[in-house]
Amino acid sequence: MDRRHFLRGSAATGLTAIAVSRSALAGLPELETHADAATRPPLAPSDGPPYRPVTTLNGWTLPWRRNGEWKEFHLVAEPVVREIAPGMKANLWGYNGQSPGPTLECVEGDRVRIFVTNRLPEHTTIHWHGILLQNGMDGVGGLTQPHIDPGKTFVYEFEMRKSGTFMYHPHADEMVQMAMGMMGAIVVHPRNPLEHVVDRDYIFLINAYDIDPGSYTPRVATMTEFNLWTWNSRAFPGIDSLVCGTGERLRIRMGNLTMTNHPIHLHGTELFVSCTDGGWVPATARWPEVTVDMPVGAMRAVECVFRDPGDWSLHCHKSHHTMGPMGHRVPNLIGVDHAGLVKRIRGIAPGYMVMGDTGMSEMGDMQMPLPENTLPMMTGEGPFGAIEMGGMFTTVKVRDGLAQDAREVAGWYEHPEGTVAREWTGGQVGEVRQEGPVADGDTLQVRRGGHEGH
Ligand SMILES: [Cu+2]
Repeated sequence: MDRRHFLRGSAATGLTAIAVSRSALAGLPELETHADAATRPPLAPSDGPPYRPVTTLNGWTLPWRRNGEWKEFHLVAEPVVREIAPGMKANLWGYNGQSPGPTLECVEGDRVRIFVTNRLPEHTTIHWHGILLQNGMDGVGGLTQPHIDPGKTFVYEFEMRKSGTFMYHPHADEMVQMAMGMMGAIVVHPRNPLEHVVDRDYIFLINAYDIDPGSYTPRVATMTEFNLWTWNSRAFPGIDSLVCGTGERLRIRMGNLTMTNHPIHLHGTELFVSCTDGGWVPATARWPEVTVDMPVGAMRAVECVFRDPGDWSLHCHKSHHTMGPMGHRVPNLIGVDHAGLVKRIRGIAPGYMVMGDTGMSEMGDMQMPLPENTLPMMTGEGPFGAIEMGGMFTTVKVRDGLAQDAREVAGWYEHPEGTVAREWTGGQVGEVRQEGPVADGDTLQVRRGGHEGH
């Protein structure tokens, strides 16, 4: 690649991939990339010890090439376009066509050789988070290796000394590169296929972006005020459901690469943390929970068994993380009576709308015009009406007699008769108290919008 070509590629936006010459890629494992956010079928091992492969939520596992005693992988760091949910796409940086990059999967004791090609407009590295390896393979730019310049390919070689749940991400211009979506998961299966066996195994990374309504590229200097709360760079209703049979053992592996903790809450059963990025938790040291706190820069694998079929919620318990982009300085108008006021305000501020005087659920089904490429704050339609969610929310679809190879469950759970909460029609339940509005129009302060600081 000549210098002029390089400069052209990196100019302006930083969203154009750097060209890497064909001869520079000769001899590397065939490059696999995907351009969409589909959940691809788990990838069964083609040789070596057997294992039950993981399913990457809205993602995929990278195939490897056998070369003597090595398993060879090829990751390409590059600008990508990721659909966050239907109706919104983001210009991100990732690996092999998507953000996050593909999951790397192998077996304890495997010797892996990972080629990393840089098609970004700036240098990068990859750090193998949680993996025990020689210091020079740790991927910290400047400290343990020179940076990988645009157009260059580096090779990492190490042995997977222990099984577990790990991840990879850059250790170069980290704030920018992780805010742009550069990350991926690593699963190392036990060499003994009878250890830590589950029926279904899922993995995803928790990430967050700050993308102004109407725009496509994340703000990379944001520290805490993100507005898109995502799993594998997807927001509800773009996050696929997990599926599981009643009585089966389900494992969900999660990693948190955002700048805050996420209490991940599962409905319908209790769960146990069985593995962290430090290794497996001894069975005697596990305790039941229904919410597992995901610290920043950490991974947790949880295991559970559902006794009851249904569509069970799985979500972050920070309620603003189950929402789409919103203003944070919205005043609380619950209980305020706007009668007569709206018409007068519209005289000076055409288009003024009253929202939130009875709560915010009305936003779940409001047909409000949104800026282009912007997700609503709350959305989703369930069998009983608006689900009023966004961000970090999906469902685990648990069914009786689910086939072992079933990867999707169509439709909503059909509840047996008499098992759904219903309106009471059996007569008066006692006195109902009602109070009037708490403020009057004279003292009311009205603000239009309140949408700064998205
Ligand atoms: Cu959260």
